[in-house]
Amino acid sequence: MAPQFDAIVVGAGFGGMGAGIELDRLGLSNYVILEREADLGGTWHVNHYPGLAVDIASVTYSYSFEPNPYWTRLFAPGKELKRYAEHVAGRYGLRRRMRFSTVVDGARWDEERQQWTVSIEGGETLTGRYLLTATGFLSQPYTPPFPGIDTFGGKIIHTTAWEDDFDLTGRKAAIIGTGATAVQLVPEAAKKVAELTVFQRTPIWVVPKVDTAIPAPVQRLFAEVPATQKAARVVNTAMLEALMVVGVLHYKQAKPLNKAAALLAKAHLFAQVRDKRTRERLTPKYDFGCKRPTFSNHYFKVFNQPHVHLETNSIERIEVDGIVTADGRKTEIDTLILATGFDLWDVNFPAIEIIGRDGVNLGKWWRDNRFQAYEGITVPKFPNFLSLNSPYSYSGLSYFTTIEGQMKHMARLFGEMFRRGEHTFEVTQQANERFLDQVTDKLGDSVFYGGDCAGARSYYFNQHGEAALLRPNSTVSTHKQAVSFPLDDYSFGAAGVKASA
Ligand code: NA7
Repeated sequence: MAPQFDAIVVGAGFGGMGAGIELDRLGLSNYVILEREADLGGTWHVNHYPGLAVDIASVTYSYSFEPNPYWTRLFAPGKELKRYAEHVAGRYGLRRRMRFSTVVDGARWDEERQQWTVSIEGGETLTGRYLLTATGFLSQPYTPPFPGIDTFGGKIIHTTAWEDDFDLTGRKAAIIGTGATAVQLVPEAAKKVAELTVFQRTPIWVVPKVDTAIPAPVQRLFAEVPATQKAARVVNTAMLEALMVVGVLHYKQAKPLNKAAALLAKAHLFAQVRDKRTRERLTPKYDFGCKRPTFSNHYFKVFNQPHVHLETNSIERIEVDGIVTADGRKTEIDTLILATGFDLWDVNFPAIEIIGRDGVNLGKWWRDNRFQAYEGITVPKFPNFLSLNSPYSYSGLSYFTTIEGQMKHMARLFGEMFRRGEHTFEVTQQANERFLDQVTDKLGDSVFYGGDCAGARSYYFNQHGEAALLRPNSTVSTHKQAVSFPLDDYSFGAAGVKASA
């Protein structure tokens, strides 16, 4: 029995949309994109807290084949990213393939029919020849189990569930968390509230954000002479690449550069915060790059304001009218804002239950063995499956470099499969092991293993202490590999797949 779809894509963010565009290019046009949210855009649909913006310049944080000349700032605000996602969906005919408010429960490989069966909450099942999961990395909001949180009498809001009509004016608020989200939100919240206490467990490295409005004549230039925007993209991407490759991945060889980045952040802090003790408390005790650094010109300054307080004692419990810290003090609040981020390693790899050949459960297999995926995209025993958000898949700093590298991998893989007249592929065990050995070896040079990351509490690390998220090479080499990986790293056709097992 033929499957209903050529392919089933899970997730309508930029990753799933890129996969859809590539499927069309490959002639696999009968696909569906399933999305649990009510609209497309992934993180840029879910997040709309005050101050939301990209922290990778927009010329780079966008598809290279679909530049947007009309970004209003170097670092576009969240709303523009959402509009851009809508534009891309319209332009590439993606919206008609999307099914919203559709929660995927799981997927199972059907060996007999050589296809995937995907079950949806409510009981419906769909079948597809190929399964692509694009469920994001930071997409499962995390609320820490603070004792007493259920008894809190005021307003609780997680940054991923912001209510646009929620007015902070005059409130006595707490923001828990000091990750990238808090760094954007805190200055905006401080403008409105009567009192703001920021609960920090681990300080974050913050470097200046070289942001400015892009004037209309420059936007027109980008629109009329696309090569100019392309050049801007090349320059910006090269700078990010240098930061990542030299400062983070080759920490051992280029320690001074890493230290220079930390020094820049310290100078930024020194220039912005008057009180020495506050500065000390805002200074990270781990190496730059252990955790994703952030960019802001406004965050630190806020702590000079008399109505903004930095709390570094750990949270013991939450009561009806406040937060009690380990030193026994209560901070009275009426509004509790959770900027507590996402659960990455416990629930996101994979985000849905996926059962492959011989009944292998991907989540269990990753946890029983090591987290791994060949080229960050395919896994042995999981035929016709592309896991776009895999361990070691994130390459570079802009997610779009990862997405486009994976689109290239798809083109080469499917191209070869079609050339052979086959419909099934599976990565070989040997290729997967070779890739895992390579990344493990290379990561030895990175700040994650060579530096001091002990106190970072970084989501780059999993529960086994492995930094298994970022791919340890330049995006240039990731893209090169995507168009040149050995074709016999895969088995093709049902018989070939079985034989290589
Ligand atoms: P992050 O970067 O995961 O930050 C979450 C923050 O919440 C971080 O400061 C955590 O402190 C804090 N947190 C989490 N649990 C607790 C508890 N139990 N007590 C106190 N504080 C806690 O998420 P963001 O949303 O800020 O940013 C996500 C990404 O979005 C970002 O990296 C960019 O790529 C864009 P911790 O550091 O763990 O001590």
